[in-house]
Formats: sequence, C-alpha cells, structure tokens
Amino acid sequence: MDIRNIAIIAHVDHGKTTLTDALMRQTGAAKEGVSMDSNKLEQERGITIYSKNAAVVWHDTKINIIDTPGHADFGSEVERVLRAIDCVLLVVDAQEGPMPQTRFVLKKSLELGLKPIVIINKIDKPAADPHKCEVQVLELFLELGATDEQANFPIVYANGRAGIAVKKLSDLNDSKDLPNRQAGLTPLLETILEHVPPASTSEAEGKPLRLQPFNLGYDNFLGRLAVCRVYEGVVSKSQNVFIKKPGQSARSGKLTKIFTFSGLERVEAESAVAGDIVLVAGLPDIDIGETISGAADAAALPAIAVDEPTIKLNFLVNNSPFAGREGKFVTSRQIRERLERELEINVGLRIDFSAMDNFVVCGRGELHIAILLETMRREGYEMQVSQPQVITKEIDGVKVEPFEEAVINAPAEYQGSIIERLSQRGMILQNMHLSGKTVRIIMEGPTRGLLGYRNQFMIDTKGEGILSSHFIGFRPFTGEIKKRQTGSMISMTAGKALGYSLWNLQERGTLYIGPNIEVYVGMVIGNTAKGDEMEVNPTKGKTLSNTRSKSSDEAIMLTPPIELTIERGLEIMAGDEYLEITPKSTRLRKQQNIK
Ligand SMILES: Nc1nc2c(ncn2[C@@H]2O[C@H](COP(=O)(O)OP(=O)(O)OP(=O)(O)O)[C@@H](O)[C@H]2O)c(=O)[nH]1
Ligand SMILES: [Mg+2]
Repeated sequence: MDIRNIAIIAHVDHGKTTLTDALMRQTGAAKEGVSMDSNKLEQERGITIYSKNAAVVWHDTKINIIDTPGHADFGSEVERVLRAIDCVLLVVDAQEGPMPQTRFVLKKSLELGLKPIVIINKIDKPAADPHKCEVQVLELFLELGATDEQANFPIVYANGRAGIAVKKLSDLNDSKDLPNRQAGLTPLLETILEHVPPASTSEAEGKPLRLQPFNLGYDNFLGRLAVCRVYEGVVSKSQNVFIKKPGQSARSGKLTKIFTFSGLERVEAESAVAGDIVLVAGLPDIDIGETISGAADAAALPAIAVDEPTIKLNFLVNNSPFAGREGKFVTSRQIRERLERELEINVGLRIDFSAMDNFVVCGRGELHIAILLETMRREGYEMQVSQPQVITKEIDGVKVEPFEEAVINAPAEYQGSIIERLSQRGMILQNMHLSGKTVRIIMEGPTRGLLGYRNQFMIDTKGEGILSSHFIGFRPFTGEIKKRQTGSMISMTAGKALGYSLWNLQERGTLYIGPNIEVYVGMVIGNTAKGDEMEVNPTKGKTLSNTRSKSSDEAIMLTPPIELTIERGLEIMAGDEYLEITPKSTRLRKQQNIK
C-alpha cells in the first residue's frame, strides 16, 4: 500500500488534536469519542504532552499522522518528529493568527526543506478572519526565508471541531453555520494525497534495511520501545540487527516484535517496508537518532539533535515534619530509580545523580517539570524540590543564559503595567500592535526574568491575558534582575489552622490554606501583601474575654485560599524554600526550620 507520512504542528490549542481525531473518525480509524490525547493528564488539562502516532487509510493509501504538542516546553518533541516525516500540516487559528510556537515549528520545518500544507482552522469562531490570517501566514513564511516552492503552499480552511474542510472559502455555503457537511474533511485528505510525496519508492524497498528511531516508549512486558521510520529495505520481527551512531562502531541486537499503527492502536506485524513508521521492541539500549540496520557496515543516518534543557532544580527526599504520611515511595533510592526510568522516554530531560540524595533535574521549562512531578505523585511518590533556576554555561569564554520571546495578547488597558513589569525583569519590547481593544506585545529577554512571572501576569491582567513564550537561544548573561520580592507568611506553630486566625491573617496577604488544614513550624501558608517575611500563628483561637464587644462577634468571612498546585508552587516559591509534593498535598516550606 502507498504510504504518506505527515506531522501536524501548530501553536498550543490551535486545534491539532481535534483535527487528527476528526480525520480518524471520518476514515473509520477510530470511533466517536476516541481522542489522540489519550493520557489522563492530557485529558484533564486539555493539552497534548506527548507526540503520538496514528494511521488512517484513505483511498488505499495509508497516512501516518503524528500529532505533536503545541506547548513550547514540549518543543523538542516536535523537532524530532519533523525528521521522520515528509510533510507538515501547519494549523493556524483563524482568529489568533500565527503565534510564537507557529513560528518556531514552521522555522524548523522550513529548515528541513519540508513543504507545508497550511490549514486555517477554527473558521467558525465569531472573530475569525481567515483572509487576514492567510496574509500573516504568508508574511511569516517569507520572513523565515521560505523558498518560492515552500511559500507557494496549499491552503485548506477548516472547522476541525465539526470535521469540515474546504479548499476555497467560497465552497462553504453562505452562512458560516451551514457549511457543506457532506464532504467533511475530504478536501483536506485530497490535498494530503496530492501534495505529500509518497514515503518510499520500490528502489528504497529493495535496499538493505535501515531504520531510525525518533521517539521512545516503554512497555512493562516488552521493555523499551522505539518508534522508527523505515528508510530502506524491509524490517521483520525476530530479525538480527546492528545499531550505530554516526562515527561509532556498530553493536548487535535482536528485534523481538514489531508493530505498525492502525488508528491509535499498535498492531503486531510480521514485517514492514520502507516508508512505514513502526514500533520495535527488543533493543533495551536503543536511543533516538541511532541507525538500526541489517548489516554491520551500513552507513549511519544523520543524527537527530535533541534540544538542551534550559532550567534545573533539585529533587530531594521529603524531610518535612509531615514526610512519609502519604507517599508509598519516599526513599532516595526509590526516587532515583523512578527518575532513571523517566530518562528512558523523556528525551528533553537530563539528570545528574552524582549526589547521593540530591538529584539535579534539568528540563525544558516549568511545565515540563511540573508534568513529571504530577505523574510521580499520582504513582505514589513523595519528594521535595527546590526553586527552578535557569541553566547558564560558557560559550567561548562568555557566560550565557537562555533567552525567550514572549508574546502577550491582553486587553489594551493593561499594556502599560505589562510592559513595565516585564521591562523590570530584563525583557525588551520588540513589537506591539493594537487591534480593536486587544493589544499584542512581543518582548524578548532572559528566561530568568520570566520565571515566576505567569502568576503575576494573571493578577495584572485579571485573568484576561494570554502569555506564551518560547526559547530562542543562549545569549550573553544580562546581569542581575531585580524582581519584586513577595514575602512568605510562615507558620511558627504546629496544629490545625483555625478560621479565626486565618480571618485575621487574610488582611495581610494571600493565603494558601483554609481552616482545619494541618500546619507545621516553618510551613509557608501564604504570601504577604507588603513583601516582607512574616512569622504567624495560624492555629490561634479566639481569646475569651468577659466583656463582649460587638466587633469580635462578627461572623467570620474567609476569602477562599489560592490553591497551591505544583505549577503555581514552582512559580511562587522563594530560593530558600522547598516545594513538598506528596500524593495528596502540595506544601511550601522554609528549607531551614525556624526556631
Ligand atoms: N471553535 C472551534 N474550536 C475548536 C476547533 N478545533 C478545536 N477547537 C477547540 O480548541 C481547543 C483546543 O483544541 P486541541 O485540538 O486540543 O488543540 P491542540 O492544538 O491539539 O492543542 P495542544 O496539543 O495542547 O497544543 C479545544 O477546546 C477544541 O474544542 C474549531 O475548528 N473551532
Ligand atoms: Mg493537541
């Protein structure tokens, strides 16, 4: 069967997964209600975390589709995938237009010589402006140095949620609400078959075997799995193979099983031919970018680079007064083993295990780390982590640090405070446009300045702003950044927090706990409005007195506390604090117990 390999790429939330799901439904590869976002955390958060393979069959052609995550923290997943496919579907929200991650993934695609198909999606949105979006996309292609051929991209307009695509906007019936439902996504499928080159030729199929992993997986029974593109030849199960990296000698191995994709499922196969995407088992030490071949002297395929981490933090055994109450796995050996397993599949992660019980974990951003912590806590792990810091290094004797581009869409009234706050954090204004009542601000600066800012941004824009940022490279260190310090409210007593004392404390800042929550000495229970550190007693009851005053009998009205999630904790914690994460609780505390 003819094979086509595509990846679907976009900025976060522009509708990649919804469109992939719709393609699977229309081609009968998956039933209603089945989604590519199959992981529980993905479903809860409504975002894609891991890139995943699916395959659909249409007009006797197998289309392997790789759905990728749009969030910048998972950008390195996308880059690897781009090496294994022949075309990308670049999805752009017709209302938002190209966003930072659109630019990032398009840039990578163009550099690899891919010729994208552009999908202007969400055309049903009331404020959608497909024409403007199209112009902006073309400008982006040109700005990124697209060749004439690349810039002459085919366009499909879609409402992925309704499963509808058209090649010309005039193909829609007059009203946006009454599109031509018959054809569904057929115009998109046709464009894919017309535009995406076949994955292989009979010449490639006749050559000796070469395949290359671009993603890793793990199975309790089969062990390490590698998702590979077969470039040449035919791969069979139980085959003896050789594995090598460019410039290194080959080692041998034996495949135990191979799978191909059908819908979202993996299907065991006897063999697979050049062009197909397969999952192979049996190679416990296989790595991304290595070449698996049938002969020891086969040339290695070009390596696949994996992006370096930009932030780091320490993972330690929880040693708070409440340590071990909830966790099933609490020792440093257990945490270490779990992290070692994570390294098998979490490609953007690096871990330094050289200290006995203080592991330095390096990742691609706060969300990347938060997802790992959330996954571990759900498995029953308990640990504490230090404040995330950026990774600095030296290039040619110059100290460099990670830089990011931040793109903000917010109501125009907040533009002054956003720019002021970010300038203080070392970010420099690059561009700004006003459209209607919304302003788009583009700033660039050290990642360090953005760490811990998102929470403040939500407050500054009353939750109406959208901030997205992505890594743009290591640049010379910009010197000290003075962030406005928020001070912590630290409990000086142990016991149950009482409504009465919280009622008094809420005047002085924002609380992270409500009444009846158990606290210990040194636990951070809130932050102070004035920015100074404050030791408080949240367990104090009301003193009884003989005289009744009217005011002390007032009903206690407590403001709901802000919930300390892992992500928020990583943001707001100070350098001298630990974030304590157990299966049921997230607490902040001072590293040194106060006297
Ligand atoms: N109005 C409208 N909403 C859509 C359309 N397609 C998707 N959405 C909605 O947009 C949101 C994001 O959709 P997803 O498909 O998860 O987006 P994604 O690009 O896969 O997101 P990430 O993988 O996290 O980057 C969901 O709430 C969808 O229901 C569309 O065509 N029109
Ligand atoms: Mg998605």
